[in-house]
Amino acid sequence: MVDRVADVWGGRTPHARDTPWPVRVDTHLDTGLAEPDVDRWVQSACVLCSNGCGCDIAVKDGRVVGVRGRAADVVNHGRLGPKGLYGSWQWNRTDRLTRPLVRDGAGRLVETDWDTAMGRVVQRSRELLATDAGALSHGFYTSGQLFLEEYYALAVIGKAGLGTPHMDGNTRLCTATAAAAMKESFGSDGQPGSYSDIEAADAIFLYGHNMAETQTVLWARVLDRVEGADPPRIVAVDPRLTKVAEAARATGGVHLAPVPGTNQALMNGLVREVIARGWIDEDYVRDHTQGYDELVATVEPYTPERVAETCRVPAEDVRRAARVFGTSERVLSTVLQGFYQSHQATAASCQVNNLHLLRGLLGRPGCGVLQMNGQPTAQNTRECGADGDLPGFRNWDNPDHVRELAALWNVDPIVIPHWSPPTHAMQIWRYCEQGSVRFLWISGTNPAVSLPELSRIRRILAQEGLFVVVQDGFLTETARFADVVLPAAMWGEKQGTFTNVNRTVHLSEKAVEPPGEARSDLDIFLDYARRMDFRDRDGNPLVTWAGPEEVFEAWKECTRGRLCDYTGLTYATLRGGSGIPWPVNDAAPGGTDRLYADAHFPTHADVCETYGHDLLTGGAIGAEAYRAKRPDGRAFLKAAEFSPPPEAPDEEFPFALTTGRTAYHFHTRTKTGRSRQLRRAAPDAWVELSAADARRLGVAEGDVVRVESRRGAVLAPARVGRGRDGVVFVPFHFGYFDAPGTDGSSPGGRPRAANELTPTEWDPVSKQPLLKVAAVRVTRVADATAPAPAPTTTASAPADPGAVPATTGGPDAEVTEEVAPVPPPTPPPTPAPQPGPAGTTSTGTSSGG
Ligand SMILES: Nc1nc2c(c(=O)[nH]1)N[C@H]1C(S)=C(S)[C@@H](COP(=O)(O)OP(=O)(O)OC[C@H]3O[C@@H](n4cnc5c(=O)[nH]c(N)nc54)[C@H](O)[C@@H]3O)O[C@H]1N2
Ligand SMILES: Nc1nc2c(c(=O)[nH]1)N[C@H]1C(S)=C(S)[C@@H](COP(=O)(O)OP(=O)(O)OC[C@H]3O[C@@H](n4cnc5c(=O)[nH]c(N)nc54)[C@H](O)[C@@H]3O)O[C@H]1N2
Ligand code: SF4
Ligand SMILES: [Mo]
Repeated sequence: MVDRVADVWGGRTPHARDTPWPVRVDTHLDTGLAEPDVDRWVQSACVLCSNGCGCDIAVKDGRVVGVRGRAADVVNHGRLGPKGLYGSWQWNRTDRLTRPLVRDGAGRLVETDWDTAMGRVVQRSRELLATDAGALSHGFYTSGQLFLEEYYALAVIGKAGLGTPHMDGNTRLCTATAAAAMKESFGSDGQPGSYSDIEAADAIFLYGHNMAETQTVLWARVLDRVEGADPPRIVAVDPRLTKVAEAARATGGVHLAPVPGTNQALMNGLVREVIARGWIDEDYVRDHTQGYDELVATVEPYTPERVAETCRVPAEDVRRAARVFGTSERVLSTVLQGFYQSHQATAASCQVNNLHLLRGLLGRPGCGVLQMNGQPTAQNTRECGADGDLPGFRNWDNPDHVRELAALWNVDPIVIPHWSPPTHAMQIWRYCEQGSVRFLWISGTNPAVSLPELSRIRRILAQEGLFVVVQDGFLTETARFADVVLPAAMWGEKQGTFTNVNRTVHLSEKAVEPPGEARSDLDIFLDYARRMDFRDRDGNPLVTWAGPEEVFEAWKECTRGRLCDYTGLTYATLRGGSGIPWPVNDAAPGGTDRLYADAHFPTHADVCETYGHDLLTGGAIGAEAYRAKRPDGRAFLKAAEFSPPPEAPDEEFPFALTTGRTAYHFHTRTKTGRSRQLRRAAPDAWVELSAADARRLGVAEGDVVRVESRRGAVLAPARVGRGRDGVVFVPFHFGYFDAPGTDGSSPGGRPRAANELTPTEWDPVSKQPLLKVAAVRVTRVADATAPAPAPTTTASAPADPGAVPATTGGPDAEVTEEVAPVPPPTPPPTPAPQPGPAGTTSTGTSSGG
């Protein structure tokens, strides 16, 4: 029995390089229950992060009472993390929305029936379609947390039914840069690497990725290598002293702590050093890439000394990190929000791809890039086109791709919006602000806490002329602004599939009935389509699907021949064993562990998902110019100079603000805030200051400070922490509601949402907002009454370890960890490189063509 609040990663199962990661099955059941009490175990995977750990849901008397990791799953080999164990199910029996809500005559939200609620949605929709604006009056802002089938249905409704380009997900805030970086470098979205690379790597680089807290099970996998024979060296690029950074120090790697907003300078320095030392694979660069000369010229000025000055890191550490990259036989890199939510997000993330391309470190065991996802189903938002992209990684700018979809859906190609790029979320919100989008349907996201510059978002949501539909399981901060609230069934209450960050597809079965009249997102979208009576070009109903499996079968056809090929999967093959990574097709019936073993990339102009952009300005490259370059299977080495962040610290706002996560909460806490164990572990917001900054400001542990930016303020107790000087960190989990679900503001009405502070700015290529870079000032406003409510087990640990009682879970946090003697699951094979003429499909699984 282990308290997995106190011990986030659980017991070690160390093993040597190139040996399988052992199985350890983690189980947590409600207090007082044991395995024999469980009526049924229902197969699923966890939806509290992109890791997608395979799990079984414990059901007793028609209610969820716990979870257990699936030993057979390639993703987690039985393990679960704290969010999965305590946070994935306790919300299921709390203050859920059980009936639709609409505004009454006095403007109050009141319960109603589905007919009335959907009637209002459809009436407003029809009214606006009849205006000159037509479908351009409609915007959809969805999620990275619904199921594949739900996104595909939504995408078809938006693109072929309504014909609006204004559809995006909160994935814009999350993994838009992952997609953009892979598109720019490799021609298409699609994760090159695999989790199994951890077993083989000699060095693991984590760029702006606090894996220890945000994919805790993946980090346990890394720790099991670190504590085994032939451990990999870790390199952490993060301004804070995270557990990842501690591991970097402990393994003889490097912790680079750049000032927020300087990633691109650092990356140019690393690229330069790797080239200057001659650590490159010249054959690979010549045969499989384009853009080398421009890259060399661009990075030339970024000497370690210049990087040291810009990023405020020691020049010697830049050299050491480059040496680890350049001289390790096998390197795995992961990239996440410290890079993605910054002003040169795509540029910096492409430099990670460049390092791998320069050394030819792709497509072989231990040599992966993981451009990470965050949300559990963000991959599907992107694949299905619910983020505005065309489904199946198709290129909106390629008329043939549009025609393929039109044929599939039996509509006129003109109906499918493709006259300009899909509207990104930040622009959709701008259109709402300006009044051209007047119907906004929000599903599975809580923008009143998660978008930047919240005072502006509240103003937009409250606008008279904007009709807001919110589809959620709870009455969130956002739902309070809605004209219509639709109660959604959530995980465990509906069936569907989703795909994790290393392309592994899981089926999640329905374990229990949703509460009251709540319905699945799929049912709601299909109901809307029926009521709107969308038709195909022959006058038949556009969507006829009755349930998720029918949608999945239709989706398979949409992916045929594309990189994300699902054609070899069925619900039946996803039952019983492990999740399966795509592509799954005739050439790879058991799935594909990693891509690009043949170094043939989906960059051919007929195949690629984008013609690309200038990384510095975001300027789009046209079809003609792209074809003229004849990439034809070669990857792009894309370059960009460093440019300073739009808002850097100055005299008035002297600190760099950055924001992020703790291990114990998921986003705006609608789920984890309803878990006893997780709420106790991190009950309220805090502000992290470095010890030296705290001293200068006269701030002691727990003193209340005000953090102010040009846009707003946050008041919270200070954690005198271990971050670098000049940087303030605020977790973004805490919105206005104290106890989620209660009516009222945060304690004492004080503002505590990090996004009160953040700016309305975005990366020019991925359009991902800058949630990690702003300038703030800090003032002490009151004496401490207690230590800051920040966990001690993770990056938010106090500088003085004795100053604060340790975070523990207590008796109801007990978890069974069983190290199983069963053989660990084996990943599917990586297709062997096959000789093929340049520009043609050589394996059928890596070209996407
Ligand atoms: N516990 C938990 N896990 C989660 C989630 C959650 O809410 N809670 N959410 C999931 C989702 S959707 C996502 S997107 C992922 C996010 O996962 P991560 O990206 O790992 O999480 P963050 O805390 O947002 O940011 C990571 C790190 O970036 C660092 N950073 C900040 N600014 C900079 C910078 O300028 N440069 C560099 N190099 N680093 C910087 C921060 O110090 C932080 O440690 O987590 C997923 N997993
Ligand atoms: N300052 C700052 N801001 C950030 C970030 C940061 O690092 N710093 N990170 C950004 C990132 S990466 C992300 S991903 C976003 C996350 O931001 P949000 O998406 O706003 O956060 P969540 O709390 O996950 O909101 C998801 C909502 O969906 C609901 N939900 C869950 N399952 C279902 C379902 O099956 N159907 C329906 N209809 N609803 C469901 C939940 O109850 C919840 O209200 O925040 C972003 N904002
Ligand atoms: S690592 Fe992610 S997917 Fe796995 S149990 Fe934790 S929250 Fe769930
Ligand atoms: Mo995310």
